[in-house]
Amino acid sequence: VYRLYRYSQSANSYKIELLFQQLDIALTLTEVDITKGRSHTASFAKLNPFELTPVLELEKTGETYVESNAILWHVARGTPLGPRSPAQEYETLKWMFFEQNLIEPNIGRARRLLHSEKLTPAQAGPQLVDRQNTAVAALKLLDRAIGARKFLVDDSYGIADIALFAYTHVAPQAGVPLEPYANVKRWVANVLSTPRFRIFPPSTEN
Ligand SMILES: N[C@@H](CCC(=O)N[C@@H](CS)C(=O)NCC(=O)O)C(=O)O
Repeated sequence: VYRLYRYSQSANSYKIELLFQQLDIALTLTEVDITKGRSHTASFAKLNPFELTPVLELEKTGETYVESNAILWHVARGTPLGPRSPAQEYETLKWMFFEQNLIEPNIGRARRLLHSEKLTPAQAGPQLVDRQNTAVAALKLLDRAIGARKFLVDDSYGIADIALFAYTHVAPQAGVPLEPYANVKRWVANVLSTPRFRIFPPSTEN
């Protein structure tokens, strides 16, 4: 019923795969090799005018959903992993905007240079250092904001955790160790032990 156009190395795509896995909903995967520019074709632009992965497609109607956190929100609605009150909706959106603003662009970009494009730090140059420095600043804020929480919203695991976890837990692949952030590390361990959790990068295409 659902098809995900994803890039397998993308933690934005992983968010959606993890949600479907944990909700036990079947998902068909179509790989889009963004390193070869495959999201910038006329046919892909019909799926997502922003020319980015991930895209979730409802196969029956051909409707598409884009922006990873908006997809999480849409799919999790009414499930145990979605917010259950206006207060929880606000809290969930707060964490998701923080993720898109400070975590994803910095860890994501630095990780892409080192991990996906396999550049050395010298080849990646000042843009890498810039992103790493901003990622470190964001992780300090995140560590303080998480504090003693078990999970981000009312200590109950949900899509805010999935959104933040995706890029945060791969910070070391961006050359940003998580050791200094004890609260982040404890929360990462909590996410790892949730039911039906699946590690990144997940399974093969089908
Ligand atoms: N805010 C978007 C970001 C999506 C995004 O940046 N996708 C990257 C992969 S992580 C992509 O498809 N890039 C295409 C390209 O670089 O050509 C989301 O959360 O879905």
